[in-house]
Order: sequence, then structure tokens, then C-alpha cells
Amino acid sequence: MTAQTPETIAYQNALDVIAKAEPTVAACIKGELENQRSQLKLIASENYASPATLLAMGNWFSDKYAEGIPGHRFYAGCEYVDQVETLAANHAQELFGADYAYVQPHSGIDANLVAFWAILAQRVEAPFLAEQQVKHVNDLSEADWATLRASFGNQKMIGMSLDSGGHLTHGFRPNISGKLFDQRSYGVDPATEILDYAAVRQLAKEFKPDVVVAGYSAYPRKVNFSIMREIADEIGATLMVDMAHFAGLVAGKVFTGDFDPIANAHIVTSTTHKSLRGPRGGIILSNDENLQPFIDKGCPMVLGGPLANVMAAKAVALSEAKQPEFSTYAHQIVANAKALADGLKSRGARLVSDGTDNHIVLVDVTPFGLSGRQAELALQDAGVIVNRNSIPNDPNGAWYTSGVRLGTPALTTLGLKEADMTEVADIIASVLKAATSNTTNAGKASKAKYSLGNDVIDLGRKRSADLLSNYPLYPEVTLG
Ligand code: DSN
Repeated sequence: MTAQTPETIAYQNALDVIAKAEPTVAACIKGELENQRSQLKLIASENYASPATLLAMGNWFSDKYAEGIPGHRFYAGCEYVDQVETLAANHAQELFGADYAYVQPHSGIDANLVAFWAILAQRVEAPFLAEQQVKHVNDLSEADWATLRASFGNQKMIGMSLDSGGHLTHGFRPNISGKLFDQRSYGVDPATEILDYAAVRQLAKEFKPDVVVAGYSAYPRKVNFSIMREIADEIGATLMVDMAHFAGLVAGKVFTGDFDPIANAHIVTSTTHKSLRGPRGGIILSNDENLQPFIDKGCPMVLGGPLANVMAAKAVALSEAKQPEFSTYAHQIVANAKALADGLKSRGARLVSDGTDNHIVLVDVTPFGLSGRQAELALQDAGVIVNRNSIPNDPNGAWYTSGVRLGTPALTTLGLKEADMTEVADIIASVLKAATSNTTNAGKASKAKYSLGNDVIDLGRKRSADLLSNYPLYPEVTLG
């Protein structure tokens, strides 16, 4: 009998303990691992964190309240929370070459909210308090407070349009950022589907936003943040970059120089769980010392108490990302995305912008006669997990969409290389070519119903499973 690994012992024992309290939860945790092991994960925003990162989250740090910042808490007994928060921030600063890091945000949305309020506090609140010659908002009269509150709502922002790949938190009406800021969108050139910097500059000059947001969740190209900074500086705006999707490519030194957000923006937000491969959570970086004191006020201004267990896991993951292997990993993510793009193109697919510079490949599925919804479901049948996504000027709207977004961070973590991505492209193309759109009960073309032969489903599943059998997920974990 072979000796059990520490990871197997840790997880097997943890599941036994959980099963004693609530067996269904233990069964679901096991089921999730089996699911993830059996599917080709191409969700661009997902990854597989290391067992060390995952284990750092499951402990008594979760029991501790620690509102405030290290050394300045609203609760006693925070010495170990202070240590892990400071460690995570130090790792983040070193990894990204930033003067300052705030590791408390619970998610990317939270990180963006903290950033927006920090920018508003710096640009609107602080000058108003100085003008009124008071130090604190509680020192303002009711009338002055009403004036300040009204002026918060008069701020303007520009961000990338949703169908060009922007994110809902970049000033769109369904999100709180759209209710907070008057927003206008910039987009891609209709012919090339690549960001049109001249149009961004023109919009900025005409609309005069206070905040220029750059970053994306479904744009398959790199962004020149040096040009975005020039545009922001020309109008006196604050440049905020949301690098949630591509933080791993920044950490791994794929995006450097003009393409490095930290070197160019006033403030940078991110998640920690996407290409960065850490725990689910958010982070903020800044080289602007004027903004840093306001970011520090994120909790309790916007955030609930920091999750010390997740900050501990962030420290583990950021330490992993500082190793040279992480840079190799980040470069392989992009090499794999390019191989996937080439494989799909040579099999007849049309890609938004005709390719990729990052981890994302956005496929226009309309030439296959499908909506994004139909393509997503057909691929799932064959064991390929993707998400449907709008494409520029999408005729099918945000729910059904006309595209599927593919991302390579997770499969690259498993160890897949370019030749494997050609096989992935072939599996995807065979499903998209075989799937057909059905009609609704009223006889109209359906955007949701589709048909896919069992032979195609079975073959797709077999090929996906065969490929994955070469690259097992968490091979150090064997559950009984
Ligand atoms: N959910 C993330 C993504 O899939 O891109 C963004 O919020």
C-alpha cells in the first residue's frame, strides 16, 4: 500500500469531521471535486488554487473580527490577523512593484467599490472638508452635509462598453457604480474589434469624466495603459484599472511597460482568484500616496469585517506567485490561448478581433447558426465548460448573446500545452458544427433550444476525459 500524501490525509480527515456534522455538505464537497475533475474548464475567470491556499482558508481565522487596518483595529486580539494581513500586503507590493496594497476586499466588486469611494473621498470629500475648515464629516452642518452628498452624485466616469468586453461594475446602471456615477462608454473599432484609443480620447475630451476606468472581463487583447494615463492626465481624471482578469499576466510579467497597469494607473483593483490563482477575493494596489489613506478606510466604510482566513490564503497564493514558476505559467496561459485561437480559426470559427493577446478567446458562434446560450449548453453536454458572452454589437442581447468566452488559466494550471489546446479546439469545433438550432413552440427560431446527436456528445465527452486523464486535477488528493 502506498503512503498517503499530507493533502489526502488533510482533506480526508476534514471531510470526515464535516460529515459528522452535516453529511450532505461533505458529499457536495466531494461531488464538486469529481465534477471539476471530469470537465474541461474553460471559464476565463476560474482557476485551481493550490491545496496550501485552499487549506489556509478553512480554519479559526474565520472566527475573528478585525475591522480597521493592521495596528489600528476596532477590536482587540488581532495580532495574528495583523501579521497575515501585513504579510499578504507585503507580498502583493513586491509581486506587483506597488508602493501600497490593500488586501481586505472580499471580491472584485468590493474592490471596485472601495476604489470608487476612495477616489470620491480624495477628489470631492477631502477638498470640501478643507474648504469648510473641518476635519471630519461629522463636523459639517446639516446643510453642508446635504451639499456634499449631492456633489457625490454629480461625478462622471467612462468605461469600456459591455459588448466590447467591459464589466458591469464600470459604471453600468444595473450596478451600484452606475447609480453613483454619470457614465459614458467607449468601445472597440467596429472593423478591427480592437480598442479605439482615438475614440476614447475624443469621448474623454467631450464628456470630461472624473474617473477613467480601464480593464475588462471579456476583451481578448492587451490594453496600453500608458495611453489611457495620458488621456486621463489630459483632462485631470483619475485612472483606475480593473485587472481582475489579467492580474496573473501582470504578476507573471507578460504585461510590462506600457501594458503594466500598476506603473501607469493611479489605482488598480483586482480579484485574487482568476489568472492570479489565489483564493476568491479582491485586492487594491496604488502608487499614488494621495489615494492610499482613503483606500485604507475601505472597512468599515464599504466592506464588512475583513476575512482573515481569506487574507491568510491570499498571503500563501501571492507568495506562490512570486516564484519563477509562476512567470512560466503566466506565459504559458497566453501561448495556450494563442494555440486555442489558431486551432479554432483553422476549423472555421470567427474570433472577435481575430485572435488574442491574453488568456481570453471570444468566439462568435453566429456563423454556426447558434446563439451563445445554445453553444454554451451544447459544449457542456460534451464536457466542455464555458460561458456565453456578448460580442461587439451583439444582436442577441446580454442573456442569449452571440458568443462564447473561452479562457486558458485553469487548463494551463493542469499542465496542458499548445498541442493539447489544438485538441481542445477540435473538440469545441466538432460540437459547434454539429449542434443545430431548434424552433420555439410558436414555430420561431429559438435562441435557447438546440439539438446535438448523442454520438457527438459521447465522442466529445470521451475526448475531453481522455485529455484530462493526462493532467489530473489535485493528483495529490485521493478521497475514499
Ligand atoms: N464573474 C467574472 C467573470 O466571469 O468575468 C466577472 O465578474
